[in-house]
Amino acid sequence: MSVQAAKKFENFSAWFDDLILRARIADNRFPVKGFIVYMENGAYIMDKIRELLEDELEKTGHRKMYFPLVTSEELFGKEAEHIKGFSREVFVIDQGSGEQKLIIRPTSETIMYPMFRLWIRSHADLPLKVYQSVNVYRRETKATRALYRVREIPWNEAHTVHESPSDAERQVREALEIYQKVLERLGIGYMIFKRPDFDKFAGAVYSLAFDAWNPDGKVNQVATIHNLGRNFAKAYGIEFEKRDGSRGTAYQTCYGLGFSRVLAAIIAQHGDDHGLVLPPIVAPVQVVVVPIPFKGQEREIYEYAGKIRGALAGRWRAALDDREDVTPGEKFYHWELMGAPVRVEVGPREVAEYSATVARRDTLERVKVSFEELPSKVEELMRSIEANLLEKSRRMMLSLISDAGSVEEVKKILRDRRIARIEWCGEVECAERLKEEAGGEIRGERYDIAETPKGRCVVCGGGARFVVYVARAY
Ligand code: PR8
Repeated sequence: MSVQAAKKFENFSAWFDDLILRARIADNRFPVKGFIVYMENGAYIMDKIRELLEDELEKTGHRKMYFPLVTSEELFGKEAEHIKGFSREVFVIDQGSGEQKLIIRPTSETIMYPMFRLWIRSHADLPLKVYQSVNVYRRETKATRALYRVREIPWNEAHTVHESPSDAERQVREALEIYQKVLERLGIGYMIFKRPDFDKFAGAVYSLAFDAWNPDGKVNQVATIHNLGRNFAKAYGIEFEKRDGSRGTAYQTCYGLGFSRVLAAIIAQHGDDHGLVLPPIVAPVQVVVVPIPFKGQEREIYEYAGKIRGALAGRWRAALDDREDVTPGEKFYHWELMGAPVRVEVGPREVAEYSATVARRDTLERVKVSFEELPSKVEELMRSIEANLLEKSRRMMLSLISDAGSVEEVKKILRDRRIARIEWCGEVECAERLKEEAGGEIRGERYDIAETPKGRCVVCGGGARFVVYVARAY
């Protein structure tokens, strides 16, 4: 059985805005541009995403620290490209008469690296792998959008320092694996790109990015990984004594994952006409037990429903919806909206048979099982839901991509809310023309698969050097 998800493809914005408010994810009505309120479900899910990521970071030897929210103008200005990239986007605190202005972090390179300089003396201090989960602040100039493009950005940033370029390369691969693991647990379909040079992170040698698909055909960059080479280490004086006794400048990487964007991807990719469809690992309520009272048997039914909740509560976040003034139908509707992965229905027949009827949120399929089988059935369903979400999402990702042989075709594909694959010469002018005429950005070459160009640049007709993807983006 497939569940209708027509609304989100027809009018994504309306569907999304309505859902995040009704499912108590976020309220976008706070009257300061780009600042939103995360309500209990949004906050809960983002916390779970954070835990999932922090677990992976800890397992691979990253250590959590907390750095200050602000930096000075002097420290901020040390790396030339970085300040060029961010100077127009920072919020500044004016301390008034004579005191220096403070810059609120748009990201923490300029705050962490002066400290790294103090901590790193020799190769024995390397690698250094540090992370923090905090908010950063950017005066985004593009239109802001709840969760997708905010000015107060809840994220995790990791920063590493290494002896050699090959160590830094290895670190990039470790970061890729970490993000892949996390996004896969959440069933998110994405592509990994190497960004074109003109779009890399300010101060990086190169940037990799995870672009998740969205029902409106735009892409949602949920995470990025940057190889910084020695650009920042030179600017901030991060030097160390090498194994041969000489002095060297360190190599660095940094990577970040936006919690609100991952939350947006979960909602947008899995949700349907009934509401949220949450991967079990992040669902605030994983199993909800709904009693279906029958005249004269109310007590037995409620008691049995409570017993079922008890049998599941050791393993799952299980709730019993025993509200007496709400009908079972309204409860079904409510928990479908909230995206609870599994619902257990208990009526007079289930009491008589010592059984339960179990419904899965992703397909809305229902089966009846005995009380004894229930724990193993729920276990199996959770696993199956997780696998199904990922599989479905990956299939959708593939079905959104079309090859284009001309700017006109790119335009048409984007108009149809899809993603175009083209061949490109690598010239910035062609990328700019494409943006002007077709309205999409070159997101880069695939990093997760190898694709070689065979023909001509779709813009200028010159020899193509890259196979790249063009999409509108948040
Ligand atoms: C870095 N430095 O800064 P990045 N709204 C929501 N999410 C956002 C927004 C926004 N306005 N801007 C960025 N993100 C590097 C890596 C330390 C960490 C999220 O990289 O500028 C996006 O998911 O690429 C983005 O991929 C991530 O933060 C990292 O930001």
